[in-house]
Amino acid sequence: DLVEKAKKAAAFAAVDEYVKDGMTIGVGSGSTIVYAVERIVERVKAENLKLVCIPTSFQARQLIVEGGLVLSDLSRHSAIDVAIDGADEADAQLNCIKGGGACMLQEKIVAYNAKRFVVVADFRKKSETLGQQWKAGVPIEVIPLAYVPVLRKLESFGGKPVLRMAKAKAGPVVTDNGNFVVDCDFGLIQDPAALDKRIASIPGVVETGLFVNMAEKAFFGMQDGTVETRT
Ligand code: DER
Repeated sequence: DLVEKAKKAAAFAAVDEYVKDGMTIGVGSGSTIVYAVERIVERVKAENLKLVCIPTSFQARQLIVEGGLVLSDLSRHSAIDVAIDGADEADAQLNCIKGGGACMLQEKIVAYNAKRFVVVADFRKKSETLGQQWKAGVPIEVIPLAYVPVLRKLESFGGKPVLRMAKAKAGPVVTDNGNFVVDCDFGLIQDPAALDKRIASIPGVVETGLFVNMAEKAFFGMQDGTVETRT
C-alpha cells in the first residue's frame, strides 16, 4: 500500500546515500527502519561491505542479528558514523517527535553520539510545526515510581499527559530500559527546544521524544512514490 511503499522508498534512499564501507551504523526502531535494514543487508551482500551496527532497542537488535549483520554496542563502538531512524513527525527545522514505538531513550543516545543523524519517514510525518500531524502527544520515558507526580507536573505545564498502557500485556507499557512511557499532548509546539528542557528538568523523567536540532536530513517517501528530502 502507499504508506509502506513510501517508507521503503525513503529508507532505501537514505541507506544508498549515507551507508559506506567500514562504517558504524546506528540502527533505529519502528517499522520504517525495517526497510532500511533490508537495504543494508542487500548492499552488504552485493558490495561485500564491512559494517558494524549499534541497536536502539531489542527490536533493532533482532533486525541486526536476523539480517546477519555485525552487532556491536556503544562500549565497543562509541563513534557512530551515521544513525538512521524513523520519526513520528518532523517539523520544518527537522525537529522530531519520536517514541511512537517507546524506544526514544536509546534512540536519542545513539543519535546524539552519531556524527550524522538522518530520519526516514513516510509522507504522514512531514509537517511544519510539531503537533500538527502527530496527535498522540510527546512520548516521555519516566521512572515507574515517579509517574504520578510527573503526570501532575506535566498537567501544570498545560499538557494532557496519559500513561501509555500496553496492548499485548496487562498494565502499562514497560520500555527496554524498564521504565514507563507517558504521552503528553501539548497541542502545537512552537518552541520544541524550550519544551524539551522543561520536561527533562522534572525529576523522574528519563528522556523526552523531542529530538531538537539533531537530524541533518530527512527522507520522506511521498504518495506518488517519489522521495522528498529536507535538510
Ligand atoms: O519509536 C520511534 O521513535 C520510532 O522511530 C517511530 O518514531 C517511527 O516509527 P515508524 O517508522 O514505525 O513510523
